[in-house]
Amino acid sequence: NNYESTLVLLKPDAVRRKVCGEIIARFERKGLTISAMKLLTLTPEMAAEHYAEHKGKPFYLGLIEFITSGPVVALVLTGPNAVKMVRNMMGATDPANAAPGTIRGDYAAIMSKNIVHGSDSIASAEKEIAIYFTEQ
Ligand code: YYY
Ligand code: MG
Repeated sequence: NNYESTLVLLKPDAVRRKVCGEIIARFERKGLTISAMKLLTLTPEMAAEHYAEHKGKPFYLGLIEFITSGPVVALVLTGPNAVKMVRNMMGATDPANAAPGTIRGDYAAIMSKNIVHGSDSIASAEKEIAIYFTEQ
C-alpha cells in the first residue's frame, strides 16, 4: 500500500497564537493518523540538523532563531500519500502565495512565520522523524 509517515511541526507562532488544536483538527478530519506527538523547544543543534539544507542562505540565521524561539508541537502523521497530502494542505511556503483553504493561506501572513512545517519527501520525512522521535 501507499501508507507513509511525515513529520509536521506546528511552529512557535502556532503555539503562541493558540491555533494548534484547529490545525491538528484539519489533519485528523482529512483522515491522517497521529502516530506520535509532543511539545518541545528545539535546541540550536536540533534546528541546525532539521534545516541543514538551508545553511548559508540569507534567511538561515533568522529561521534558526525563530524555530528555537519557543515550543513547537511535533507530530508524525501517517496515511496514504501522507507526505504529499500534508504539503498540499499546508500550501505554498510564502503565505502570500498560499491559496485560501490551505493552512498557510488561512493562518499565516509572512514567510518567516508560516505556522507549519511538513517534510518534502519520504527521504526527508525519515530523516526528520528521527530528529524528534525514537522508534518507541
Ligand atoms: O519546505 P518549506 O517550509 O515550504 O520551505 P523551505 O524552502 O524548505 O524553507 C524552510 C523555511 O524557511 C520556510 O518554511 C520559511 C523559511 N524561509 C524564509 O524565511 N525565507 C525564504 N526566502 C525561504 C524560506
Ligand atoms: Mg522545506
